[in-house]
Amino acid sequence: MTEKPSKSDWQDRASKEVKGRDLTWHTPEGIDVQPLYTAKDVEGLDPGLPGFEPFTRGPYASMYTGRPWTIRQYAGFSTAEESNAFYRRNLAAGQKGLSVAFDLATHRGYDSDHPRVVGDVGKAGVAIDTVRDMEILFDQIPLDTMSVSMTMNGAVIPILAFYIVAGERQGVSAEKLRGTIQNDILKEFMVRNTYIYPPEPSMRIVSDIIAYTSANMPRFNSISISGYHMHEAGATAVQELAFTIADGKEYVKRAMETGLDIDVFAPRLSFFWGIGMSFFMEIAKMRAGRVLWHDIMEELGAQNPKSKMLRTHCQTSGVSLQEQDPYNNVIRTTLEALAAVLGGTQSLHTNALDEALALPTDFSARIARNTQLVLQEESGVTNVADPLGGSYYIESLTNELVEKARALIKEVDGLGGMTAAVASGMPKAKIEEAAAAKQASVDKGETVIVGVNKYRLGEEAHIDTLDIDNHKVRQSQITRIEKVRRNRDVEAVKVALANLSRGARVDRSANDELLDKGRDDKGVPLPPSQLEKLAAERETNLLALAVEAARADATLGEISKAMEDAFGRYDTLPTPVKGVYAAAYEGDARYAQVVDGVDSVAHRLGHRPRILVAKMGQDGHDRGANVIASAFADMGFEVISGPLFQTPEETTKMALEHEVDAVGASSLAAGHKTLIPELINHLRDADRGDIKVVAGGVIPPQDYDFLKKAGVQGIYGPGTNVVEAAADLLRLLGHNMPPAGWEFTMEGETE
Ligand code: MLC
Ligand code: 5AD
Repeated sequence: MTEKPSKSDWQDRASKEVKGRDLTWHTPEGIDVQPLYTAKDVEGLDPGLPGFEPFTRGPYASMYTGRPWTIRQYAGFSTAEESNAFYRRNLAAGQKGLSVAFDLATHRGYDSDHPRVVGDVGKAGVAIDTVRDMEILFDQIPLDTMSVSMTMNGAVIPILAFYIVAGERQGVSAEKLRGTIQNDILKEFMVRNTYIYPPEPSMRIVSDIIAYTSANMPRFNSISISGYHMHEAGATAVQELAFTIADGKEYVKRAMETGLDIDVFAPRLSFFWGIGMSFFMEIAKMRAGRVLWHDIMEELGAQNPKSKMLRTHCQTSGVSLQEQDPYNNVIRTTLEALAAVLGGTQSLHTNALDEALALPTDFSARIARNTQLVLQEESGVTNVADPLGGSYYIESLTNELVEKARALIKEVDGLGGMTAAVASGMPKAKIEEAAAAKQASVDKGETVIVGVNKYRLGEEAHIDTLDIDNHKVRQSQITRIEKVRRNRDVEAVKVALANLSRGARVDRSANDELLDKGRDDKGVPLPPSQLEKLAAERETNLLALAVEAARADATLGEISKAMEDAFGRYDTLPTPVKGVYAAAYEGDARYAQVVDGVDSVAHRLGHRPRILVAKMGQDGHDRGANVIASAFADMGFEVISGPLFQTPEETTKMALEHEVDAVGASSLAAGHKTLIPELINHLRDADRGDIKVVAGGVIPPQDYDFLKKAGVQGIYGPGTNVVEAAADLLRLLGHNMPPAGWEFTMEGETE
């Protein structure tokens, strides 16, 4: 009998097969993945059992053998009527839970009739201005049985208040409502950007919601602590894990500081991961997340196992989907969905194949939903709990992610926790660096995207996409707001809003201090009536006050404004990273050509070509804009990054002030047909029609002609090579740029 081969025998044989080539995969997380894992790699690692602490193998013992994950498709567009009809069609076709996407005007606390949101109403989600809209949204959908997720963070107080009151008007009391509110503001400041108020008052809102729901809505998940948006912004698995878990830790600490018992509210905290194409990494990430959360909750003193149990929603990755050869997106989404399932998700959204162009149509939504139905009902993956448990590779990778994420969480702790870390800019900078590195790797063809930087089609197939007439939606919303305003008790609205403003002005920690000391600043003892008032004020809950305002039919804009009067509105300036591109492209011939081109244009103009990277409307997706700003600056352009949420007038003013040569408008939320032509008109009115205007982002090809007629000179959709976009801009600025080399962009081109 021959002796059993050892790992080193395997190594010798494998090495011979590949003629000594190094087979290690160096992941973006900084993990060196080996070409083979054996029992040795999992020595000392015991993942335990599903349903038992630390829940590595899943939160429930039976997992999908008992109940499959919830098929919960995120959707919303246009009016409440249209979205309601869409939801009901989807539920009839096998969807199990609802998930509401609101438009950006709603997210940012503006009513549909506000002048800042003309391009945004009804575009990337449904427009909700009043309880009446919410009632229509859930018409004939029983809120005591249907679990509803609402992705809302900025205007979270009015939206949750509207939901509660819409429930009441349906005859469903708050304690029966089931679902989840995203309510995760920290990641908004980091990556998603639909905040309204500054960080401190925003954190108070989060705590008030946790307090209100844990007292009044026992079946409702008070928060969905989200890594998804970090993932989409380019975070590595370690960054997504660490920053999300650290966000969770911060929320728990804040809630405990307000006096809540951890084991009362923690069982209703939930999570949300983004699932991309790195198949095993994503599975390991979800398992690692459960371990990390378990351990942190134990540290924070949780006793109830449910407090330590991480339950999660997952969404397949939007950025992984491409405009080119879009049917490949069905395959990508299937793989990502399978990873989410093998990682043990509780709820799942699968993206539609037209993601890189527009919101889903009925057709693309059906394929997305059926992807989950096929997994649940045909593939057999639901027959065993955590089928990958014990895999040498998965267990080892899970463990490495736990360790790496722990180290990064420690770094966050060192800065004083996540609120402080966010203020320091550390997480955002790290994520942006990872995003720029990833983009460079795609542009250079090191990371392959089939149909984009390899095997590209000569001619792309046309697919029909959803178009929304925002002017029409806006008009119908305005009509409804006016009707609501005519029929309400004006005095009651006034009183409710004043109470809300007053409640927002209460400074809890100042009250606590006075209550502690029992004396005022001058040391004079406070009378009992004053102490009583302070104690009562301490219990003020913004959601409770907003529910009163919603019952009186105050609008979303009015409720948001009442709090804004106390808190102010928050603004930040983008700060793109530097040098990542230059480093990634060192020695690259095409990159060098572009850098030379920039130099010669600079010579001719007498200044470096100046570009304003502009974000107009309420669209806060800034990964693309930041990548462009950072890459163009590295290539030698002078880049001015405009603030988020500009109006076309404001962008024009900025372009003129900085005397730019070009404006690049980044649009990912479908406002382009309104906002970009407006910008061009303003530039022309100012006699600066010579300033080139180009556009990038999620823009469906059928809109290209419209935009070109309006004066847009270059359009760069998803999958655009950043260096080529720069080359193109040089051409627009009159430089004779040589065409891209064959090997540079079109490797493996099929036609
Ligand atoms: C589950 N249950 C079981 C079971 N599995 N019971 C017995 N055996 C099993 N195997 C029970 C649970 O205890 C629970 O009951 C009920 O079934 C439902 O299970 P769940 O696991 O709670 O699932 P669900 O209700 O779907 O909740 C999942 C969740 C929740 C906890 C992750 O927070 C959620 O739905 N999140 C969705 C978030 C979302 O859609 N976000 C979209 C973001 S889009 P009970 O009684 O205990 O409740 C976005 C994009 C953007 O952000 O940027 O715009
Ligand atoms: N309807 C459906 N999906 C949406 N997404 C965003 N808005 C909507 C909507 N209104 C999805 C996309 C995107 C992610 C943030 O959520 O997949 O990538």
